[in-house]
Amino acid sequence: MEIKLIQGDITEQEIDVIVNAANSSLMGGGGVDGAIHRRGGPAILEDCRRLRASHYGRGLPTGQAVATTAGDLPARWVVHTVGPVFSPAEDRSELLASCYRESLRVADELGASGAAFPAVSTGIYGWPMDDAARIAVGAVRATATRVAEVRFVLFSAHAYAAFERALGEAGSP
Ligand code: AR6
Repeated sequence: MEIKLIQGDITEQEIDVIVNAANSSLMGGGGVDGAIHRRGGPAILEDCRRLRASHYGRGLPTGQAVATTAGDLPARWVVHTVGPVFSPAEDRSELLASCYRESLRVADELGASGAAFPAVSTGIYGWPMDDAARIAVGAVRATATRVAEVRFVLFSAHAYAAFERALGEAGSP
């Protein structure tokens, strides 16, 4: 698997799967979730509503992932995952790693050749960037998948630098 870093807007990525840092309601929100629904149009929310009704009446649990159409985005699917809210009192890193593993599992099931990830949980959910980057890179590297390209799409130079450091620390595949 090839891991690429991009500084930019994930909604502009041409790739099979765009991963969304959603919340368990799947009904949209701020941050990257808001941007994906805005750019992707109402078809994404329609799919999310159907999923709520059919499978996730209580919401999508933290650490899990589910796919919808990508609507008007230049992708084939959006995979929605729910990151944990950062807690200084409790180690929730396993849940954050699970977001990456489960999103890749869903992408694999779809037959996706590439998946673009934002830095899940590092915005509204408050996860410190360097730690989140290490968890993200570690989880992706440890996942067996046919997805050939994983692209981390980082909004800020600060986030990009953190992922660059994490990739360096993780060494070669
Ligand atoms: N492209 C790439 N990265 C982005 C973009 C974008 N267009 N917009 C923001 N980011 P956040 P969370 C970065 O808050 O912390 C929502 O309301 C951002 O700078 O989007 O997992 C959901 O509905 C940050 O580094 O997600 C949930 O309620 C990273 O994406 C809650 O926020 C994630 O920030 C989820 O919080």
